[in-house]
Amino acid sequence: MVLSRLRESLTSALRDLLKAPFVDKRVLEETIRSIQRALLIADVNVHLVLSISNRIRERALKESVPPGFSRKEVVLRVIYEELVKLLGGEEPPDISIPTGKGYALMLVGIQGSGKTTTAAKLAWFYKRKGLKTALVCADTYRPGAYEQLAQLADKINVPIYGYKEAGSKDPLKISIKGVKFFKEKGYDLIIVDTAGRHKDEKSLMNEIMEINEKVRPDEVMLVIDATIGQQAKTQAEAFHKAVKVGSIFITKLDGTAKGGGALSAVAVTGAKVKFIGVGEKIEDIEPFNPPNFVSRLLGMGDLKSLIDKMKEVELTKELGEELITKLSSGKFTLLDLYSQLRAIKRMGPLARLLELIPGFGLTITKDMADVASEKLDRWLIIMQSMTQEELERPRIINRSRMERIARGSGTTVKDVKELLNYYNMMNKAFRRLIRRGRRFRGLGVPRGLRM
Ligand SMILES: Nc1nc2c(ncn2[C@@H]2O[C@H](COP(=O)(O)OP(=O)(O)OP(=O)(O)O)[C@@H](O)[C@H]2O)c(=O)[nH]1
Ligand SMILES: [Mg+2]
Repeated sequence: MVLSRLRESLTSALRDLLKAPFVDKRVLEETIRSIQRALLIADVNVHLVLSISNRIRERALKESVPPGFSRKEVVLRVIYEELVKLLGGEEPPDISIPTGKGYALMLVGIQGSGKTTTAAKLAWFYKRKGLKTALVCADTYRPGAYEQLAQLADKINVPIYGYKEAGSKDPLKISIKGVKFFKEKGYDLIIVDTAGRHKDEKSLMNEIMEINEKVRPDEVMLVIDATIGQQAKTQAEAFHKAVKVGSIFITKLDGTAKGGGALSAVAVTGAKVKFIGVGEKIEDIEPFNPPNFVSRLLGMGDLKSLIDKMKEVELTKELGEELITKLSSGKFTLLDLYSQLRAIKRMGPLARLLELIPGFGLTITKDMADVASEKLDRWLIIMQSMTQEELERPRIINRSRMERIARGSGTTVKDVKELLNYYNMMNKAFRRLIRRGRRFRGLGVPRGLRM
């Protein structure tokens, strides 16, 4: 496994946290110290380590514990979220490539960073996704560069264009002609492998800038060797100054303990890490997805589902509170019932929703809140047959209106009555609650209810 050392120390830090009977300041500090140690060993920059420690410290004991969860789980969530942030954020990068456009992807990077290997990996990866991919070898400095790429290309059965095809040793000419050649042939993705070896860094940058200007690739991908750890930042910035780096490929994450340093260092430059290289073979390529990566690092595959559940409960609670605020204005119409029923359909029983709000669950009995799902569907259809006025002022719904609504919704007057009874019952319960609002003062009931 990639970054096994970091993984071991992080999972052991979490194991200790989970073993503690409860989380207090002392336990939290111990956990933070273990995480710091783990990150520093992985060559994460010391400033980054300090700021992630501070954020964990600030959030872990302060953030509210959603109903049904424990403080420990909140701490886990905070650690997970902060690590995800450190390694690039919640949003996984978009690795899709449009087809039929001759998308030109230029790889840049210093000598030996893994460009040529990466070119073949990418060609293989996208070919497997059904794209027509091709390779251009713009490296005429390194002896055998063409042969190296040609050999890899042959393995995956992807065409290559280089000095032989171009009849020239000029990298710029080869790039221009190669991209044009494959574009005309209808290739979807054309990967340009550039040189890393040069007499000095300046001439390397100049060449990249020139190719970039004349070829105008759709994307420049910077290839960085993970073994340089946090030095990756300086490198990323230097390349970014020369050409606009659109994405990053971090190689050799399999063979280094410093990968955490490389990943976190480039995350701060703003360019997204799209892939990681996890071995020398062509198939050793993985799209980079910070949330999944961190879940694996923490050795907890189910962590993400725990956090999703927590988020859902929070959202439900918010919705419930919104409802109460609305009720406190004294009006609960059929329209409100409609949106409530839709929310229930999405999120489960109203009883659960209301339980989450202190003092509220008591008001409504379980029977009132548990509405069978078919009934819910029928009621939603019935309400769709009502006029706006009827929804806002249910009182006006008399017998003849009921008949019309039943006809319009393909139901019976009995069904319509049942819905109206339910509405009346809920309305009464809510009114009772509002009258009692005073009693809930200080229990976290929204301000509107505290009379
Ligand atoms: N373990 C491991 N080795 C890799 C990975 N990617 C590349 N390598 C190795 O790194 C070495 C250099 O790779 P190249 O692809 O030749 O690097 P390059 O950037 O094209 O080098 P130049 O063309 O000389 O600038 C080779 O031995 C590769 O096998 C990886 O993800 N993991
Ligand atoms: Mg190369």
